[in-house]
Amino acid sequence: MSMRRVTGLAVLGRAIAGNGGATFSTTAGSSAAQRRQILTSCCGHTSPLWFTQRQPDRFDQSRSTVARGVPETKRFSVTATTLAQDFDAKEKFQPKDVVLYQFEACPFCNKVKAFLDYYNIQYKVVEVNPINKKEIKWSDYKKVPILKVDGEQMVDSSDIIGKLYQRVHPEKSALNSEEEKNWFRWVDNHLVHVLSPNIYRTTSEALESFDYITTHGNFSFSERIIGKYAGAAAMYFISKKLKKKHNITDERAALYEAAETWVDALKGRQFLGGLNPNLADLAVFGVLRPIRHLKSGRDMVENTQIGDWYARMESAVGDSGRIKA
Ligand SMILES: N[C@@H](CCC(=O)N[C@@H](CS)C(=O)NCC(=O)O)C(=O)O
Repeated sequence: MSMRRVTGLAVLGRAIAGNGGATFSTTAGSSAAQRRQILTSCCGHTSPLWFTQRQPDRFDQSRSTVARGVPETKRFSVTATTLAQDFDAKEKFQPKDVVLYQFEACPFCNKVKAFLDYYNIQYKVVEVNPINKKEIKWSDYKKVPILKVDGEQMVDSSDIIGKLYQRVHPEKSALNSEEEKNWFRWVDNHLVHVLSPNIYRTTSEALESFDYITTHGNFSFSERIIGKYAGAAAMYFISKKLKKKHNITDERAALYEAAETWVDALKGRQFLGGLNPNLADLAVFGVLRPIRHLKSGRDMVENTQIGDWYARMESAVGDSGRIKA
Protein backbone atom coordinates (compact mmCIF):
# COMPACT_ATOMS: atom_id res chain seq x y z
CA MET A 1 0.00 0.00 0.00
CA SER A 2 1.40 3.37 -0.91
CA MET A 3 2.18 5.97 1.69
CA ARG A 4 -0.37 8.22 -0.01
CA ARG A 5 -3.09 5.71 0.85
CA VAL A 6 -1.92 5.32 4.42
CA THR A 7 -1.89 9.07 4.94
CA GLY A 8 -5.29 9.28 3.26
CA LEU A 9 -6.64 6.78 5.73
CA ALA A 10 -5.04 8.67 8.55
CA VAL A 11 -6.85 11.77 7.28
CA LEU A 12 -10.14 9.94 7.47
CA GLY A 13 -9.25 8.49 10.83
CA ARG A 14 -8.63 11.94 12.21
CA ALA A 15 -11.71 13.12 10.47
CA ILE A 16 -13.86 10.74 12.49
CA ALA A 17 -13.18 12.82 15.55
CA GLY A 18 -12.49 16.12 13.89
CA ASN A 19 -9.06 16.95 15.15
CA GLY A 20 -7.55 19.84 13.40
CA GLY A 21 -4.02 20.97 12.88
CA ALA A 22 -2.08 18.31 14.73
CA THR A 23 1.60 18.01 14.10
CA PHE A 24 3.08 14.58 14.12
CA SER A 25 5.98 12.61 12.79
CA THR A 26 4.58 9.12 12.59
CA THR A 27 4.19 8.96 8.83
CA ALA A 28 7.89 8.77 8.22
CA GLY A 29 8.55 8.95 4.53
CA SER A 30 5.44 10.92 3.68
CA SER A 31 6.09 13.89 1.46
CA ALA A 32 5.79 17.46 2.63
CA ALA A 33 2.68 17.79 0.47
CA GLN A 34 1.13 14.75 2.10
CA ARG A 35 1.96 16.05 5.53
CA ARG A 36 0.44 19.38 4.55
CA GLN A 37 -2.67 17.55 3.40
CA ILE A 38 -3.01 16.00 6.84
CA LEU A 39 -2.30 19.23 8.63
CA THR A 40 -4.92 21.10 6.68
CA SER A 41 -7.44 18.34 6.32
CA CYS A 42 -9.34 18.54 9.48
CA CYS A 43 -11.96 20.52 10.87
CA GLY A 44 -11.26 24.18 11.16
CA HIS A 45 -13.56 26.15 13.38
CA THR A 46 -15.68 28.90 12.03
CA SER A 47 -18.10 31.24 13.65
CA PRO A 48 -20.65 31.78 10.93
CA LEU A 49 -22.62 34.96 10.87
CA TRP A 50 -25.85 33.33 11.82
CA PHE A 51 -24.41 32.58 15.25
CA THR A 52 -24.78 36.23 16.07
CA GLN A 53 -28.38 36.61 15.00
CA ARG A 54 -30.90 36.63 17.74
CA GLN A 55 -34.60 37.06 17.79
CA PRO A 56 -37.28 36.16 20.26
CA ASP A 57 -39.75 33.65 18.93
CA ARG A 58 -43.15 32.28 19.71
CA PHE A 59 -41.89 28.75 19.82
CA ASP A 60 -39.34 29.38 22.52
CA GLN A 61 -41.72 31.50 24.55
CA SER A 62 -44.15 28.64 24.84
CA ARG A 63 -41.29 26.34 25.72
CA SER A 64 -40.06 28.58 28.52
CA THR A 65 -43.59 28.90 29.87
CA VAL A 66 -43.56 25.16 30.34
CA ALA A 67 -40.17 25.33 32.03
CA ARG A 68 -41.38 27.98 34.47
CA GLY A 69 -44.12 25.61 35.51
CA VAL A 70 -47.63 26.58 34.50
CA PRO A 71 -50.54 24.88 36.28
CA GLU A 72 -51.07 21.23 35.33
CA THR A 73 -54.32 21.88 33.45
CA LYS A 74 -52.70 24.48 31.21
CA ARG A 75 -49.50 22.55 30.94
CA PHE A 76 -50.95 19.83 28.78
CA SER A 77 -52.21 22.25 26.16
CA VAL A 78 -48.96 24.24 26.12
CA THR A 79 -46.99 21.03 25.78
CA ALA A 80 -49.26 19.74 23.04
CA THR A 81 -48.97 23.05 21.17
CA THR A 82 -45.19 23.00 21.43
CA LEU A 83 -44.99 19.45 20.18
CA ALA A 84 -47.45 20.16 17.39
CA GLN A 85 -45.40 23.17 16.26
CA ASP A 86 -42.31 21.03 16.10
CA PHE A 87 -44.16 18.38 14.19
CA ASP A 88 -45.46 20.97 11.70
CA ALA A 89 -41.97 22.38 11.26
CA LYS A 90 -40.74 18.90 10.47
CA GLU A 91 -43.14 18.63 7.58
CA LYS A 92 -42.73 22.19 6.29
CA PHE A 93 -39.49 22.05 4.38
CA GLN A 94 -39.37 19.27 1.82
CA PRO A 95 -36.85 20.01 -0.92
CA LYS A 96 -36.97 17.70 -3.91
CA ASP A 97 -33.35 16.72 -4.17
CA VAL A 98 -30.89 16.73 -1.28
CA VAL A 99 -27.46 15.16 -1.62
CA LEU A 100 -24.92 14.92 1.19
CA TYR A 101 -21.27 14.44 0.25
CA GLN A 102 -19.68 12.96 3.31
CA PHE A 103 -17.32 10.63 5.13
CA GLU A 104 -19.54 8.23 7.03
CA ALA A 105 -17.67 8.73 10.30
CA CYS A 106 -16.90 12.46 10.07
CA PRO A 107 -18.34 14.29 13.09
CA PHE A 108 -19.26 17.38 11.05
CA CYS A 109 -21.14 15.27 8.52
CA ASN A 110 -22.90 13.52 11.36
CA LYS A 111 -24.06 16.84 12.81
CA VAL A 112 -25.74 17.59 9.48
CA LYS A 113 -27.26 14.10 9.28
CA ALA A 114 -28.75 14.43 12.77
CA PHE A 115 -30.46 17.65 11.63
CA LEU A 116 -31.76 16.13 8.38
CA ASP A 117 -33.00 13.03 10.20
CA TYR A 118 -34.72 15.01 12.94
CA TYR A 119 -36.55 17.22 10.45
CA ASN A 120 -37.53 14.25 8.27
CA ILE A 121 -35.72 15.65 5.26
CA GLN A 122 -34.97 12.94 2.76
CA TYR A 123 -31.45 12.88 1.36
CA LYS A 124 -29.11 10.84 -0.73
CA VAL A 125 -25.58 10.21 0.44
CA VAL A 126 -22.47 10.23 -1.70
CA GLU A 127 -19.64 8.66 0.24
CA VAL A 128 -16.43 10.50 -0.64
CA ASN A 129 -13.22 8.59 -1.02
CA PRO A 130 -10.92 10.33 1.49
CA ILE A 131 -7.81 9.55 -0.49
CA ASN A 132 -8.64 10.99 -3.92
CA LYS A 133 -11.90 12.84 -3.09
CA LYS A 134 -12.96 12.34 -6.67
CA GLU A 135 -16.67 12.61 -5.80
CA ILE A 136 -16.24 16.31 -4.87
CA LYS A 137 -13.89 17.26 -7.72
CA TRP A 138 -16.73 19.35 -9.15
CA SER A 139 -16.62 21.67 -6.11
CA ASP A 140 -14.10 24.36 -5.16
CA TYR A 141 -14.62 23.40 -1.54
CA LYS A 142 -12.36 20.51 -0.67
CA LYS A 143 -13.83 19.30 2.60
CA VAL A 144 -16.91 17.44 3.66
CA PRO A 145 -19.74 17.87 4.45
CA ILE A 146 -21.06 19.47 1.27
CA LEU A 147 -24.84 19.53 0.94
CA LYS A 148 -26.63 20.11 -2.34
CA VAL A 149 -30.21 21.26 -1.88
CA ASP A 150 -32.10 21.35 -5.17
CA GLY A 151 -28.81 22.17 -6.91
CA GLU A 152 -27.61 24.79 -4.39
CA GLN A 153 -24.27 24.01 -2.78
CA MET A 154 -23.96 24.49 0.98
CA VAL A 155 -20.68 23.97 2.85
CA ASP A 156 -19.49 23.90 6.46
CA SER A 157 -21.62 21.94 8.90
CA SER A 158 -22.60 24.92 11.07
CA ASP A 159 -23.46 27.09 8.07
CA ILE A 160 -25.43 24.24 6.52
CA ILE A 161 -27.42 23.70 9.70
CA GLY A 162 -28.03 27.45 10.03
CA LYS A 163 -29.32 27.72 6.47
CA LEU A 164 -31.52 24.65 6.73
CA TYR A 165 -32.92 25.82 10.05
CA GLN A 166 -34.01 29.07 8.47
CA ARG A 167 -35.83 27.20 5.73
CA VAL A 168 -37.56 24.97 8.24
CA HIS A 169 -38.38 27.90 10.55
CA PRO A 170 -38.50 30.97 8.27
CA GLU A 171 -40.09 32.98 11.07
CA LYS A 172 -37.10 32.77 13.39
CA SER A 173 -33.33 32.65 13.43
CA ALA A 174 -31.12 29.77 14.44
CA LEU A 175 -29.52 29.49 17.88
CA ASN A 176 -32.05 31.55 19.75
CA SER A 177 -30.52 31.59 23.20
CA GLU A 178 -27.01 32.13 24.52
CA GLU A 179 -27.26 28.71 26.09
CA GLU A 180 -28.02 26.96 22.79
CA LYS A 181 -25.32 28.96 21.01
CA ASN A 182 -22.65 28.20 23.60
CA TRP A 183 -23.33 24.47 23.67
CA PHE A 184 -23.52 24.31 19.91
CA ARG A 185 -20.03 25.83 19.79
CA TRP A 186 -18.81 23.54 22.58
CA VAL A 187 -19.32 20.59 20.27
CA ASP A 188 -16.77 21.88 17.71
CA ASN A 189 -14.45 23.50 20.23
CA HIS A 190 -14.31 20.77 22.82
CA LEU A 191 -16.30 17.59 22.32
CA VAL A 192 -14.86 16.56 18.94
CA HIS A 193 -11.31 16.86 20.30
CA VAL A 194 -12.01 14.39 23.08
CA LEU A 195 -13.27 11.71 20.70
CA SER A 196 -10.15 10.85 18.70
CA PRO A 197 -7.84 10.01 21.63
CA ASN A 198 -10.62 7.74 22.89
CA ILE A 199 -11.45 5.80 19.77
CA TYR A 200 -7.76 5.12 19.03
CA ARG A 201 -6.75 4.76 22.70
CA THR A 202 -5.47 1.21 22.49
CA THR A 203 -4.44 -0.85 19.48
CA SER A 204 -7.61 -2.94 19.73
CA GLU A 205 -9.81 0.16 19.91
CA ALA A 206 -7.96 1.68 16.94
CA LEU A 207 -8.64 -1.53 15.00
CA GLU A 208 -12.30 -1.55 16.01
CA SER A 209 -12.62 2.08 14.86
CA PHE A 210 -10.91 1.44 11.55
CA ASP A 211 -13.01 -1.63 11.01
CA TYR A 212 -16.05 0.65 11.30
CA ILE A 213 -14.48 3.38 9.13
CA THR A 214 -13.36 1.08 6.36
CA THR A 215 -16.59 -0.91 6.24
CA HIS A 216 -18.78 2.20 6.15
CA GLY A 217 -16.55 4.40 4.03
CA ASN A 218 -15.83 4.51 0.32
CA PHE A 219 -12.80 2.28 -0.10
CA SER A 220 -11.70 -0.17 -2.71
CA PHE A 221 -11.32 -3.78 -1.58
CA SER A 222 -7.55 -3.50 -1.11
CA GLU A 223 -7.80 -0.11 0.62
CA ARG A 224 -10.29 -1.67 3.00
CA ILE A 225 -8.18 -4.67 3.92
CA ILE A 226 -4.80 -2.98 4.18
CA GLY A 227 -6.24 0.31 5.36
CA LYS A 228 -7.75 -1.20 8.45
CA TYR A 229 -4.34 -2.14 9.83
CA ALA A 230 -2.25 0.68 8.39
CA GLY A 231 -4.81 3.33 9.32
CA ALA A 232 -5.29 1.93 12.81
CA ALA A 233 -1.54 1.88 13.43
CA ALA A 234 -1.08 5.44 12.13
CA MET A 235 -4.02 6.74 14.15
CA TYR A 236 -2.91 5.01 17.31
CA PHE A 237 0.25 7.15 17.26
CA ILE A 238 -1.41 10.28 15.95
CA SER A 239 -4.01 10.17 18.68
CA LYS A 240 -1.26 10.29 21.31
CA LYS A 241 -0.06 13.53 19.72
CA LEU A 242 -3.60 14.88 19.63
CA LYS A 243 -3.98 14.03 23.28
CA LYS A 244 -0.98 16.20 24.09
CA LYS A 245 -2.07 18.99 21.79
CA HIS A 246 -5.43 19.26 23.53
CA ASN A 247 -3.92 18.82 27.03
CA ILE A 248 -5.69 15.57 27.69
CA THR A 249 -3.98 13.34 30.23
CA ASP A 250 -6.58 10.64 30.73
CA GLU A 251 -8.71 10.33 27.58
CA ARG A 252 -11.50 8.26 29.14
CA ALA A 253 -11.75 10.64 32.10
CA ALA A 254 -12.02 13.50 29.59
CA LEU A 255 -14.78 11.70 27.68
CA TYR A 256 -16.74 10.94 30.86
CA GLU A 257 -16.26 14.51 32.03
CA ALA A 258 -17.57 15.85 28.71
CA ALA A 259 -20.59 13.54 28.95
CA GLU A 260 -21.32 14.59 32.55
CA THR A 261 -20.81 18.25 31.68
CA TRP A 262 -23.46 17.86 29.01
CA VAL A 263 -25.86 16.08 31.35
CA ASP A 264 -25.37 18.88 33.93
CA ALA A 265 -26.15 21.42 31.22
CA LEU A 266 -29.55 19.77 30.75
CA LYS A 267 -30.48 20.79 34.32
CA GLY A 268 -33.01 18.02 34.55
CA ARG A 269 -34.74 18.92 31.28
CA GLN A 270 -35.44 16.23 28.72
CA PHE A 271 -33.36 18.10 26.16
CA LEU A 272 -31.32 21.27 26.24
CA GLY A 273 -34.15 22.64 24.13
CA GLY A 274 -36.72 21.65 26.78
CA LEU A 275 -39.41 19.36 25.45
CA ASN A 276 -37.80 19.09 22.04
CA PRO A 277 -34.17 18.90 20.99
CA ASN A 278 -32.59 22.16 19.88
CA LEU A 279 -29.57 22.58 17.60
CA ALA A 280 -27.10 21.92 20.41
CA ASP A 281 -28.87 18.64 21.28
CA LEU A 282 -28.72 17.63 17.63
CA ALA A 283 -25.03 18.54 17.32
CA VAL A 284 -23.98 16.61 20.45
CA PHE A 285 -26.04 13.62 19.36
CA GLY A 286 -24.68 13.82 15.82
CA VAL A 287 -21.03 13.62 16.83
CA LEU A 288 -21.63 10.90 19.41
CA ARG A 289 -23.72 8.68 17.14
CA PRO A 290 -20.81 7.11 15.20
CA ILE A 291 -18.94 6.22 18.38
CA ARG A 292 -21.91 5.04 20.44
CA HIS A 293 -21.38 1.39 19.61
CA LEU A 294 -17.60 1.45 19.70
CA LYS A 295 -15.91 0.53 22.98
CA SER A 296 -15.45 4.18 23.95
CA GLY A 297 -19.15 4.90 23.39
CA ARG A 298 -20.23 1.81 25.29
CA ASP A 299 -17.92 2.77 28.19
CA MET A 300 -19.28 6.31 28.13
CA VAL A 301 -22.86 5.13 28.47
CA GLU A 302 -21.97 2.62 31.20
CA ASN A 303 -19.94 5.08 33.25
CA THR A 304 -21.90 8.30 32.96
CA GLN A 305 -25.50 9.52 33.11
CA ILE A 306 -25.69 10.37 29.40
CA GLY A 307 -27.51 7.18 28.35
CA ASP A 308 -31.06 8.41 29.12
CA TRP A 309 -30.65 11.60 27.13
CA TYR A 310 -29.02 9.64 24.30
CA ALA A 311 -31.94 7.21 24.20
CA ARG A 312 -34.42 10.12 24.17
CA MET A 313 -32.49 11.65 21.28
CA GLU A 314 -32.55 8.38 19.37
CA SER A 315 -36.31 8.26 19.57
CA ALA A 316 -36.76 12.01 18.90
CA VAL A 317 -34.53 11.87 15.83
CA GLY A 318 -36.19 8.68 14.66
CA ASP A 319 -35.49 6.89 11.44
CA SER A 320 -32.99 8.28 9.04
CA GLY A 321 -34.26 10.21 6.03
CA ARG A 322 -31.43 8.72 4.03
CA ILE A 323 -32.60 7.32 0.73
CA LYS A 324 -30.91 4.07 -0.08
CA ALA A 325 -29.12 4.31 -3.40
N1 LIG B 1 -15.61 23.51 9.72
C1 LIG B 1 -15.92 22.44 8.79
C2 LIG B 1 -14.89 21.33 8.96
C3 LIG B 1 -15.01 20.29 7.88
C4 LIG B 1 -13.84 19.34 7.92
O1 LIG B 1 -12.77 19.65 8.49
N2 LIG B 1 -14.01 18.19 7.31
C5 LIG B 1 -12.96 17.22 7.26
C6 LIG B 1 -13.53 15.86 7.61
S1 LIG B 1 -14.03 15.81 9.31
C7 LIG B 1 -12.44 17.07 5.83
O2 LIG B 1 -13.19 17.13 4.88
N3 LIG B 1 -11.14 16.85 5.69
C8 LIG B 1 -10.58 16.52 4.42
C9 LIG B 1 -9.63 17.54 3.88
O3 LIG B 1 -9.57 18.68 4.36
O4 LIG B 1 -8.89 17.19 2.97
C10 LIG B 1 -17.33 21.92 9.07
O5 LIG B 1 -17.85 22.12 10.18
O6 LIG B 1 -17.96 21.37 8.15
